[in-house]
Amino acid sequence: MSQFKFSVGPWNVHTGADSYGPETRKAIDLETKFARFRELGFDAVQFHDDDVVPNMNDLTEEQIKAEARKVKALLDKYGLKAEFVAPRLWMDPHTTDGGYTSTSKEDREFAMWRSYRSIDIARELGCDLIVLWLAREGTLCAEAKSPVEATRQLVEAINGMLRYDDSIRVCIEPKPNEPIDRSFCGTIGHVMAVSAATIDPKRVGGNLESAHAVLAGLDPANEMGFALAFGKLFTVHMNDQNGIRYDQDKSFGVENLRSAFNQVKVLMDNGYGQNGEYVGLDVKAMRTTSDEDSYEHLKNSLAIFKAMEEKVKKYDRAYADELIREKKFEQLEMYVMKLIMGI
Ligand code: XLS
Ligand code: MG
Repeated sequence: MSQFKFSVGPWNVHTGADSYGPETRKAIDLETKFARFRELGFDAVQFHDDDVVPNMNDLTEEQIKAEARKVKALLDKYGLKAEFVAPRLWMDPHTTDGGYTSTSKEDREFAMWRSYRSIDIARELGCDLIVLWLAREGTLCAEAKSPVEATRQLVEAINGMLRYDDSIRVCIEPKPNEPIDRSFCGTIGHVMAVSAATIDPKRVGGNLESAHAVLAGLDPANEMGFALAFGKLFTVHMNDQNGIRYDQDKSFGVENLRSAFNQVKVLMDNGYGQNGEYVGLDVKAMRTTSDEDSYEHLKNSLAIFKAMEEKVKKYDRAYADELIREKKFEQLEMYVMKLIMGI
């Protein structure tokens, strides 16, 4: 039995299309996904703004809220909560050069409009968390934007959201690259600095994604620990990544079990979840996966996460502390490896 609550996004069950090839699976409607998420043991759903209201650019604020209430009714039908809403600022023509840091004033205003609507949608769904994956907040041409001005624009954009709703919480999901060449906020350390510069730092935190830390050449458990140290790990995106290449959103733990063990351990050791935080997945099935196996990667990720929880519970802290006191780290490492391998 897990001590955690789990969340997942509808985009984690997808058609298999990627930058280099078309769909390989049939599209699945939101209600079918909700029903399956509940069966699999998820407690909440993560959303982009346009997952909730697909044609929101064409609607008024009141129409957007009305559409969001329909999705809330669907969540209620399946006993699911909404974890967060993320403005999708990387698909729209207005966001080709980024949103908050776009070189176009009109596009920066569009990004703020979508962010305010995301807050409206979150409120209708009954949640108080906005996630900003800053996909295009960076440059493709280094001289196109000033890193100083862009960082200040990012802080000001978040301040706008904090003023728009005086209790909303904003969470940056850092990623050092892809689809952008030079990100302005690529690690959880950048996120903590941006948070501290806002008008209400306690309402601005981080969403650490395992793969994004690996892409930055950093250790996911350490990155989670850094945000936990400041009380600002508002959520996580658990997955895996085979080294520094394109973002793979692999099932949790399938590439590096020791890293998976330490990610679960740092959460368990530091009370993550006690303030309602969810363990979020951000995983995608392989392109070769069949329609009937569309949810296997979610099942696998939950199973590996929960298996690691059991390993952490078996971790003999007294024995480990003794080895640490005696600086017997070779022995400690082998103890952990035997625990993980079950030998
Ligand atoms: C990137 C983001 C993305 C979601 C949330 O990893 O998590 O997958 O769209 O914005
Ligand atoms: Mg993610």
